[in-house]
Amino acid sequence: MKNANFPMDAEGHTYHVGLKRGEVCNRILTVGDPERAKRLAELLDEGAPRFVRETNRGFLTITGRYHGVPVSIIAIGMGMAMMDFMLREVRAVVDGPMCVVRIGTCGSIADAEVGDIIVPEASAAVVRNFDAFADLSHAGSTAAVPSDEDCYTLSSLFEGDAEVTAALRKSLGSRVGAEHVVSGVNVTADTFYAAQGRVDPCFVDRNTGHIERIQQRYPNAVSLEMENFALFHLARCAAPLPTGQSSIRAGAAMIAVFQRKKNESLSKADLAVLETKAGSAVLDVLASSLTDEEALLHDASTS
Ligand code: R1P
Repeated sequence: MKNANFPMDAEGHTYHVGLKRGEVCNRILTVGDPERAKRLAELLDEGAPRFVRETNRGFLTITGRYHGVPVSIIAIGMGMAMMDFMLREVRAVVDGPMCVVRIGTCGSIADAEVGDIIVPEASAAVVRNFDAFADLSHAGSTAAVPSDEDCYTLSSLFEGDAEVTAALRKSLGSRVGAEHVVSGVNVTADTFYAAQGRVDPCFVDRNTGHIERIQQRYPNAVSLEMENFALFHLARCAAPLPTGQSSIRAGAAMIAVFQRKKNESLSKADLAVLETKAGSAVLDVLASSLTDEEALLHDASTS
């Protein structure tokens, strides 16, 4: 490791995701759960060359082909930091335009039922405001006591790629029925519990009315999860290609495993079936002409 700014080993493998040029391609299906990645890898072409790398930092990459088109499936674990590691380290070793789609799970906070698939057009971030918890007693303090509204920071919206999003909705609709594909705004929280409005008597979280506040700020908010914002945000911030065109197109499909209003959840068996259906639909989009290098370049230049 020579470069402390962007560490790589002597062969050019990135520090955490463990990939060097040629081991990962520019069409990426990313998931949280490594078992989901392995299940989706069963959809890849049998007999085609396959590369597999699992790292001690919790990343699993499977590169193969889908209908002859090179695709990488990457499991990243949970949280925005893991999405950041994956996107930056993959971007460093892949040339040209990339298309990255996440298949995740989420909680529905609006009308989507468990088992519906949410394809968000945009994502916001909700992050705990640590300073608001600095002095919990406020005894003897002359500073104003933070209100519950001050305890979480709600970002502006970052959009996914409109064409990829439209293609995902169509492709998913053909697999699970258009009535089970839901549009709207996704909200990415920095934690599963407090920042998603779950009440935990063991900690001070100041999150009563949290989901209502989220819905007030984003009237189209439909889901809560933990990674999608990092994908949409970093895709927007990715350095342009030498041609000046945008270099990462991003989209997401999230299976609702919790219905927060009804307090319902999806069974693991039903989730596994939906993961495979969603996987086929997303791989169809990733392998379509929409993601051909020339199409990516052309579309980016006209968007
Ligand atoms: C929490 O249980 C995890 O599930 C959701 C959340 O975003 C978080 O990562 O997504 P995945 O199923 O893709 O991990």
